[in-house]
Amino acid sequence: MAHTVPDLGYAFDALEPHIDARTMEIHHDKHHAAYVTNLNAALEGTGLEDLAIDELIGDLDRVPEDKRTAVRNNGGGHANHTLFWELMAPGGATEPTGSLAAAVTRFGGLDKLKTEVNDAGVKRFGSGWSWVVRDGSGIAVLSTPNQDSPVMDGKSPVLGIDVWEHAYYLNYQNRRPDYLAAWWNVVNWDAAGEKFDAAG
Ligand code: MN3
Repeated sequence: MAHTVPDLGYAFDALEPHIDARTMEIHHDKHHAAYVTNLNAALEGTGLEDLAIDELIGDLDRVPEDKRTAVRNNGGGHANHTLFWELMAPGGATEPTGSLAAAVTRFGGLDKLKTEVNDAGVKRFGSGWSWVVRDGSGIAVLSTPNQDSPVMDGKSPVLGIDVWEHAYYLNYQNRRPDYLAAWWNVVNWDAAGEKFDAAG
């Protein structure tokens, strides 16, 4: 079955004032849709059309060489944005709970985690993502360029923040640090906790 853009699960304006409705609409309906269209086109005739997205990007070596860059960029884009929509929600919990909360405590606390994630996002030159991944029994922070996913490296994402300019430019222009700081107001800690548990 061809890959499809998932529904947001909330209105475009649900994350205002932190993320504006126009940015959400363009990001979901145009940017994510383009990754899906291009991914499906690249997969056509490869026999890999029915693989789950994480299975596909977790082993790019099996993708024919002439399609590999397109599948990496657009498959990563599809996987990353699908996660991103799930990891945001209006009016969610303000801090992690359960086993993720324990992992955050072992990491050094929520403020330290936010600082490291924001720092990784600010330092990512050009376009990319800042991540929290499950690492053994704990968590780790890293960033990736372009649409690369931790899944390509055998790692399990718990949280991911899009730091491409298209994610924040209308509201924040060049102020990526302000966008990152505001992003924590819309984080869906319940979804992050589920991803942490599922990766264990
Ligand atoms: Mn994006």
